[in-house]
Amino acid sequence: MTISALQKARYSYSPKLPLILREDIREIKPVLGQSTSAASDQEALKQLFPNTYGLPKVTFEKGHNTSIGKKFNVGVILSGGQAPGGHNVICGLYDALKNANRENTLYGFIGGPSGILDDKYIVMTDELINAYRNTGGFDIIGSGRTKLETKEQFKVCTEVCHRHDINAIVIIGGDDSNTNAAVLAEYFRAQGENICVVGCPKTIDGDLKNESIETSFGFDTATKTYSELIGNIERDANSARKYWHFIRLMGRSASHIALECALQTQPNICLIGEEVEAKNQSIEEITNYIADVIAKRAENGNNFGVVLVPEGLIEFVPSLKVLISEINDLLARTEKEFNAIETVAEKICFVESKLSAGSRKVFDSLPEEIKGQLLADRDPHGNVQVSRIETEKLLIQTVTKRLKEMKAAGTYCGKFSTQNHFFGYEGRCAFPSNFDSDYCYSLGYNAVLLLSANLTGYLSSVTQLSKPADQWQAGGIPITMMMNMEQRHGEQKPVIKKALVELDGEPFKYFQAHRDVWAVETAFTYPGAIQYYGPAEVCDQSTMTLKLEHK
Ligand code: FBP
Repeated sequence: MTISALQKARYSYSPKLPLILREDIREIKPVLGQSTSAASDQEALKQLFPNTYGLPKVTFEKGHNTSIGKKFNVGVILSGGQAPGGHNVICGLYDALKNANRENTLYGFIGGPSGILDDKYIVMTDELINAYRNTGGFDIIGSGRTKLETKEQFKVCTEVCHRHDINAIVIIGGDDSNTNAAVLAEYFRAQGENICVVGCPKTIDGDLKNESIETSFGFDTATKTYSELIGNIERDANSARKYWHFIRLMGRSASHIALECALQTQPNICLIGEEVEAKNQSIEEITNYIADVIAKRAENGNNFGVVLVPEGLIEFVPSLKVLISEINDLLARTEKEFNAIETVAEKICFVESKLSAGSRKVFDSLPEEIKGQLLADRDPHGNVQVSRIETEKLLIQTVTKRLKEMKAAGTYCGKFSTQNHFFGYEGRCAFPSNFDSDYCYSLGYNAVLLLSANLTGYLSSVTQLSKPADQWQAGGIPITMMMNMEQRHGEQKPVIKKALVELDGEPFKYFQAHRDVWAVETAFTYPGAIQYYGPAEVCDQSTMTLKLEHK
């Protein structure tokens, strides 16, 4: 196989670990802290997790580890969307297992959670691991969006674990996958099975975070990749001075990605879904805001600019949120009938005829293209796939219309020519930044210390991440501590609370304090490509979000 020079160089990069994890693994012992409780719904969660609720937080210190030398067979699963650094979690797991005992085995289940259900796996070897060190992607074993959530599935997991004598499963996933990891851990305990489940916090969306988990992995690299591209577009815009670029950015729900990219590139406009919801803004109001900025810049002769649009925006606009939820319910109820309809135009008519009066009005106001996109396949949770809805194009249309009205009313609006972009998949498999390489390797390494101490239902945690790696703190957080009860598909379910952008949080406040200047002036910043080699201030910087949240 031919490999690039960078890939070759990255194979020999040694990820930086927190100091404690640099010790001989047999001389690192877990320390159990105080028992924990969930932030809310404690009683309900206690009932649902009688064996794993209230577990203590775990840290590590130097000292003889009595359990690490035993033989462990561990299964690892990559779950959900790709995020840079996933391979390094697996490398960290593998190295820690082998450092503890050369006889230990790491099974990689193929294609996501369905791999364990179908008992499809590979056994990791030095050769395989060495070919994936510090590389992007999840292709070492693949990922998938099957959910591990039913008792029947858990029974199959148990059988597969027995078949291979597996005593621990590591699930690398986002909030839903780790919620299910906690449920599986509880199931194993309730059944008297001695199989540990440990999770690792993954998602480029950055919405799996709380007091104990400072960031999910992949957010750093993905936002740096998008920011490089945005910076390049900004420079192009500032050179040609003839286009307004509307750039939609991934992040299914929360706007963390858009906010971080805005902090890194200082565009003229960045919309934040959570703010739109809090202010109950309509598409019309968002359109007016954008059009006003365009007109102000035109007054100064600047007929160009950059607008960042989070892909989750559409579900934060209250009227669209109601519409989408009506469509989701309708499609779930009429699945067969709907799927039998052949053309998009007919599907649109079918849906239109069944919406409430209010939602029908909103639906009718949308361009045909967007209507069709709103009816595309649902994700495994029955939700609309926002990555397939071209909100940036919708806004270009509404803004064009608004500018015409403003011109007709005598406002000078200059010339409005546009380009549209969507950045999502470009960032999910990038070579992990040094931050993500180090963080992910540490998460994997750390997970072995948790599972070898039979600590189940934990999320591998590394904190103090805004400091240099040697000051990072390694440990484990009981997953139930991060849970609350939420209404899902008409039922109260225990779930890890999704972290949305906090409007009183430091990253948003910083953005808010600067955005009016960025809107009118051309204050673009150009972060450039991720650097892997060179001085720490160029190569080892974490995100602005992390720095502002932990300053
Ligand atoms: P995860 O939550 O599984 O990490 O995935 C996040 C994400 O990348 C979103 O940003 C995006 O909307 C979605 O996945 C796209 O999903 P798919 O890969 O199935 O198209």
